[in-house]
Amino acid sequence: MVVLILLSPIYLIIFSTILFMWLICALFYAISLLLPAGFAKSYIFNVMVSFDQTANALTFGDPDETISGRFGRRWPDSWFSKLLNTLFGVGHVQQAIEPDEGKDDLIK
Ligand SMILES: [Ca+2]
Repeated sequence: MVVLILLSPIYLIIFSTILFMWLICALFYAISLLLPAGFAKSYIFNVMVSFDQTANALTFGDPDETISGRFGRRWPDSWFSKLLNTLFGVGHVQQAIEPDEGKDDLIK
């Protein structure tokens, strides 16, 4: 069933769109790190987290968890976790872990 979903053209279109949006949001988030705390910074962060969680749900993760939190919890030493830590700061994936999340992962 999972393979059929992954290979369906609609899923691939949706997933690539979300991945593209997530990458754009990650770029805006990196830019927002330069901004002082306030409305604009909070807005960018909230939108980025919502796309991040959508991307996590599309890859069969908990819909209330970010990709960073999922990698920090499940694969903290993976190359992607190291990439995220390089992009967002040392210990990013570990700090993104929410202890109460992950129970709704569809792939354990
Ligand atoms: Ca959460």
